[in-house]
Amino acid sequence: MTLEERLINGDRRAVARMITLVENNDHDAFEILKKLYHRSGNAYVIGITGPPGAGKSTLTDKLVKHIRTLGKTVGVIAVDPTSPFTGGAILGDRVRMSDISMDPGVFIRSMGARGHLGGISQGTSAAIKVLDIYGCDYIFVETVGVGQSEIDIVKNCDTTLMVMVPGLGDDIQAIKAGVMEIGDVFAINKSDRDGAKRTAREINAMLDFSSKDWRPPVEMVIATENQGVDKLFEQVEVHRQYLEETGNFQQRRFDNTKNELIEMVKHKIVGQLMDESYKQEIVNELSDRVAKRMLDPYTAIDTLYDKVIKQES
Ligand SMILES: Nc1nc2c(ncn2[C@@H]2O[C@H](COP(=O)(O)OP(=O)(O)O)[C@@H](O)[C@H]2O)c(=O)[nH]1
Ligand SMILES: [Mg+2]
Repeated sequence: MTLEERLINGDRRAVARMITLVENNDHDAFEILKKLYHRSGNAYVIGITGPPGAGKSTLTDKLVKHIRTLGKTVGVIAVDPTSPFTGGAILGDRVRMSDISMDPGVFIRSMGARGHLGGISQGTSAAIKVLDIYGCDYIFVETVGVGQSEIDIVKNCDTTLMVMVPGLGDDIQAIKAGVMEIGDVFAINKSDRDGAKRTAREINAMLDFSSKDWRPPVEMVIATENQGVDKLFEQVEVHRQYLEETGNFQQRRFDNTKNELIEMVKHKIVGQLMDESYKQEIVNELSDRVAKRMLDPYTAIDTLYDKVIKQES
């Protein structure tokens, strides 16, 4: 059987293979995705983000177990952009998730920052498509919510779960710009610790200022003790219902797709700038002249565009 057939027949090893291939920008893998794309779109994608150590992996593990009791299948993509190694990236997570990784209804995959010209978010969105085509009902994407590329990853999601911990204090102030807005549901994890209620109050106060249609709920949870996890998942489902009933679901998928297409074009153009040595020479030569003030950067860009990009399109 071909890889394509194996994937749609639910062969787990085909999923693993496909994800490795898309991570490596393999041309044939994208040809398969082109053919099978129409089969995707059925999985509900949940992004889990928040600071390192907040308990995202622990919570994901518990959420996955809960969803399994509902008879649904789950894919998990754990993204660690700080690690150069795929697979080894989140070894700790793997160990912690060992229970669920033995479950045939669960597929877990770690992704590192290795290799992508297109950036980690493109590799991740391709991996989401693979899991979607494979037939997962839910897909979790766990990522450390600190940088822009992680925010981009979250733009692939239907619901974004923001995991906070008690006593963030000033950190909340630092995080809130840009990052708070992407949370659809908030979890105050480690609510067994002091200050959980206060953190919940602070986050609620902040969310009260938002003018968005959807007011994100804030749930206190203790992932390690599986407390509040079912309730948290209910809130994800409430958000899903809200999206579906208001027409925002299609809108969000449209927005996500548009964002993805624009990002892909950007990466394609950057790729075109670098894919052959003569082009790199042009880039180097122009950079040199601009740095030495022999040329202005605006003219350089026009030249670059005409010489390298335009002739290929
Ligand atoms: N006290 C307490 N510790 C927790 C809780 N949830 C997770 N942890 C611990 O916090 C640490 C980091 O958890 P992890 O899931 O790896 O965080 P991640 O980096 O956000 O994925 C681990 O030692 C967990 O056992 C919780 O609800 N309460
Ligand atoms: Mg983790």
